[in-house]
Amino acid sequence: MKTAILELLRSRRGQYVSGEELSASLGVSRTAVWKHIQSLRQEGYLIDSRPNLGYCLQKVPDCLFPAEIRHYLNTKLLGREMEHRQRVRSTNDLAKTLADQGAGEGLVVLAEEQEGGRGRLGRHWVSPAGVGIWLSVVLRPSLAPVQAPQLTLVAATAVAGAIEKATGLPVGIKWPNDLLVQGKKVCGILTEMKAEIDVVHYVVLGIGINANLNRDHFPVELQDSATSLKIELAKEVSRARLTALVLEELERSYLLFLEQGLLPILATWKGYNVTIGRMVSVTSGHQRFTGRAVNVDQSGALIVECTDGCTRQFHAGEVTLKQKE
Ligand code: BTX
Repeated sequence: MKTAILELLRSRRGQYVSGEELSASLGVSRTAVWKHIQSLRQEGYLIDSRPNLGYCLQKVPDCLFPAEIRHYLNTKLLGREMEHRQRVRSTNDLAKTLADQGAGEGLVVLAEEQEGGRGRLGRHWVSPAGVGIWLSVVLRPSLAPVQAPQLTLVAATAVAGAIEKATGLPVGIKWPNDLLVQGKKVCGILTEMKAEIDVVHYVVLGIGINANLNRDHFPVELQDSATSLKIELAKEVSRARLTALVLEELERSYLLFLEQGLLPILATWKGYNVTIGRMVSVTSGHQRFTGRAVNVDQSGALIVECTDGCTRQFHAGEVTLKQKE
């Protein structure tokens, strides 16, 4: 009901809609309308009310409320269901719990703040309140577990496209999961799955985008390696609109991947690539290799011609880009 009231006010934004009209068209009492308006105000919606005129929506909060995202969203699968929380430990953790309880493909978990946001290998992901896009998507693809890491490339390509469309900023992808603007990390992707030897039960794609963070939201040790869209653009972005765009691009790339495999995605990925052609060091397990990244193959693996003369294929690992020669 609250969403219906919001939609009606939104469709007449800037105009007053009487309590009588709201109650008649939605089939609830005027007292109920008033209670929902109060609740919307508590959530940050600026709604003016005038005797004899009614209610007027004047400002919507910058938040990740499903109603705000749906307003822009044009998807069939992703975001059919959304769970929004003010604060969670990690959206990936909540998404996994919900997936274990049977959540369907396309569920999106969103949070304003993560207290225990995670990167790979349990590393901390800085996720302050009200300024980032911290979300996780539950997918249930028919894939062999070895193929699941390819979804990181699918997601990275989609998010890079969404950020470029929304902001015009040039985005680079550092294999496998970092999105960079001006060489600094603006987004990270954490792909986790529940699987048996030959079957994937579900994949949770966790996406963290530094949308409106200021420099001092980052700890000092990250201030030279991390950035946000707001820092790069010198203005804020609409988190709800960008989230909708991310989900749209992700749905498009995901469905293409399921239908045609990684190849068409790789073609786009390579357009964003900042890894191939560079001298890199790759940490994989407890080993570290140095060499020139020469390709990402059809399976999504990074191919490196190492300085010891061997060419190696990495399916996972941490890449550090060396200074350009
Ligand atoms: P990663 O392991 O590649 O990167 C983690 C590293 O990135 C950290 O060790 C730190 O150096 C740096 N870092 C931490 N926070 C930030 C930040 N906000 N911006 C830039 N650099 C940072 C990357 O892992 C994957 C991150 C996924 C985050 C999403 S948010 C929604 C979902 N829930 C969750 O817990 N994780 C994912």
